[in-house]
Amino acid sequence: MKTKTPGASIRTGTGADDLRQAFLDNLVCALGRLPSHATSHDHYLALALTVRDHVMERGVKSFERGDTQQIRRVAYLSAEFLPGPHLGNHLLNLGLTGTADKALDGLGIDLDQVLAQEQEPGLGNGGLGRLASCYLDSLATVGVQSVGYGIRYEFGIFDQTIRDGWQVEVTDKWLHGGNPWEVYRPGAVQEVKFGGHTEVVTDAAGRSRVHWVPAIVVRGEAYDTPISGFDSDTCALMRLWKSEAVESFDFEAFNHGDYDRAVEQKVASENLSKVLYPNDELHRGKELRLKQQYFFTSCALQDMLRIQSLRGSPPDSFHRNWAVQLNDTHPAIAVAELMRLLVDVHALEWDAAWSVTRATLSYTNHTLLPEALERWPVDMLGGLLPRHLEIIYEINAHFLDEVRAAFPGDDERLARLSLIDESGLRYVRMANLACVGSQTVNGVAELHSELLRQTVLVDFAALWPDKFTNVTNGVTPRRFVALANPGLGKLLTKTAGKSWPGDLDKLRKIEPHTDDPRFRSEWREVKLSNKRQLAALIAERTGIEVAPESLFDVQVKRIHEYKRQHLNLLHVLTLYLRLKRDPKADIPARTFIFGGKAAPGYFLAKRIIRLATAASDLINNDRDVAGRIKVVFFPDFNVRNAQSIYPAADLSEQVSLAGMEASGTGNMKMSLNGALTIGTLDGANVEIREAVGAENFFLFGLNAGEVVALKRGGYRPRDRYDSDPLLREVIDFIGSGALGGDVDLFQPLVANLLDHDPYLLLADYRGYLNAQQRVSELWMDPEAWTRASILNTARMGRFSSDRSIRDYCQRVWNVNIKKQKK
Ligand code: Z16
Repeated sequence: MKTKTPGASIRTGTGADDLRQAFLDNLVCALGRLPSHATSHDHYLALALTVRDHVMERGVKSFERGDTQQIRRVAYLSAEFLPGPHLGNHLLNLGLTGTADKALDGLGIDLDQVLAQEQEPGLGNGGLGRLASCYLDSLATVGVQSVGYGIRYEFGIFDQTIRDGWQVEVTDKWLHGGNPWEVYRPGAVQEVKFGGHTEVVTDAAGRSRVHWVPAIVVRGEAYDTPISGFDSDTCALMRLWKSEAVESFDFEAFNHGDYDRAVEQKVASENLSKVLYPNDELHRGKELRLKQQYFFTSCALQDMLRIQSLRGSPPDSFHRNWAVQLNDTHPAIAVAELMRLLVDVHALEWDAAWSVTRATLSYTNHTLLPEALERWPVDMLGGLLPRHLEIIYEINAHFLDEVRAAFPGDDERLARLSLIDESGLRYVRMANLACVGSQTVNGVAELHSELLRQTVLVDFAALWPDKFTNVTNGVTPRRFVALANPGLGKLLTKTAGKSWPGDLDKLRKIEPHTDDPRFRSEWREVKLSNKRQLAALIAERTGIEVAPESLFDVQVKRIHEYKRQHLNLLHVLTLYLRLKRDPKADIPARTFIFGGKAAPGYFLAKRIIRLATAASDLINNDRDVAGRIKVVFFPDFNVRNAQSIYPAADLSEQVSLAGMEASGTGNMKMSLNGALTIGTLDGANVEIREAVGAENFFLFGLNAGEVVALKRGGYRPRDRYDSDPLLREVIDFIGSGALGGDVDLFQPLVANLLDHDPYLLLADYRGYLNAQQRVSELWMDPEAWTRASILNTARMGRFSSDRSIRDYCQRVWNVNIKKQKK
């Protein structure tokens, strides 16, 4: 018998003819479609299967290498991933875009139309989930062995539609057309227990062990999605868990005639991975959420132990095989679960297990917002995970002994550090658990890491200063430049060579061209063409016509008071009122573009969307300001839409109150695409400004220290309103009913600002207006603006997620990078 060796497979030839043949084979053999009857969606599935073969082949080989060389793998535990559409990204990474285009062209099929068919997996809320996906992309690119573990939500983040100016949530159906990227792994199934009680038993060796007798057992099924790297022979694996009923359990109830209970049990089990919670920075304490967290964390750790034992490696060297990163506290129960698995299941002594646990886990914090910090009522956690509560108590007892030794007699410190909040109803503090159980704790930007050490985790920093470090976030330049902005990509390649997507510091090479008028005009041409494309998309999605030559002023991100989309709107409406008063005012034409989802239960965030749509309706239909300003609320901001919006931005709005945005990553994506930033000294803005140069960044607002001082001194927003006529005019305007709708539609927003203003909009209003004035002035000097735009891109190399991953490898994971890019 003659067979091709893997790697020389007929399915993975790289010529246009090979690709076309494989595509047709998949259409007919895998999908059962006649080419003459196939739809665009069939074409998409067939091409996806074709490309998946190429990715799988690399993935299998890189995993095999990891096993034979016993390499320490990175496990990135995250309740959220936001990969975006896969197909175009894989083609880019494999260097097959042109070939695929040619292969399909030969059949009269348009690649772009095929790419448009893919439903993106919206398995995350925003920055945290997208960061996880950028990191898998970079892990694969720099050649680190990795698995991203998470939940295969059947329903991801809702689709946002706008009806009568309000956000209306529509159920996400990402799996409805079938998902060609995932592979079900029957061999990796896990069981996860819930409830019941614990017993002390004596094992065969005469040793006392705790045995957990659960009330319920749920099955975790693994679905693998390979994540390719750019120009790399390594693949990352995204392994997502789907919950299913354990069959035997169904039958037991069924056989006893308790059919209803049997079905109930099945439904409850399947519900675990049904739906993503749509709150980005709000802990609501729902039991189902805790179940989800434990479910995927337990599946992940059991899976790692299984792989470990397949390698023939004993459980006490778990930390040598795995570096486990906790993406926020969502998987923090891992601390107790790994202890349980090592002590109860694998019979390690407590101290040995604790050393292994602490050498394995590391924790990334993503927010300082107190309402986002997770804590679970002791009764809820103990009811669901009785053994884990015992383990948490024991960890706490050891830990508090250590604290007493370091700080004798300091009971208040003890109470603050304790894993249990006992100030009222008792809670388990997940951030404390994560800190105690981790090797390293990091924030996501310099300022954020510093504030972490000074505020939320100050007592931990005093106890273990060396545990703390910073890893500034990064973004993948493959998806967010090469794929999203091919025009810019071409110009960068022509000017800086072709290696920039895998070595972003190469962008520096364009800096000498800043003063070349020809280069500047090419640069402007690229941006204008991106703006034309976005204008067409805006017209299609909203019916609004915008001028591509106007300044595109963009704020796209989750809607949140601390992000201050309403400060942006105060500026929009101030400009509008000024134009009404003074039609000849020398204000350059601007298009304000907003986008972002509000958590369905977040009342004020939904009012902020309503304010944006009201401003849009009023301004776009007022002939007095025609050709001057326009306002767009772009519905359903997601990864795909982001890829159309970022490349068209002239101005990036990063206006959060200083000290509130942990990092931000949209700020990086826009600056990398040549937008100038108007922003506060918050999150990664601080580092972006340092990198691109203060003269190429519009800074305004209080800094984090001034925010604390102002609040402490008794901030009175109404005084600002009383003393500033412009501010008074715009607030009164919003409250007057002139924006249409019910007269008191915006009363809650106005009252919130005048009486509380927790995010100090009124304090930063003047500074913001002044910075916007500087924006307008620079915009009127196109050569100077272009120069600043080029310098933004040229100097953003450090914000590649490849750099972040290298930092993690050095400072956190202690993993060697196989492939050093030249
Ligand atoms: C999230 O997206 C973030 C923090 C958080 O606690 C929960 C969610 Cl869903 C964001 C931060 O707000 C943002 O500043 C940061 O850039 C991002 O996480 C990634 O670190």
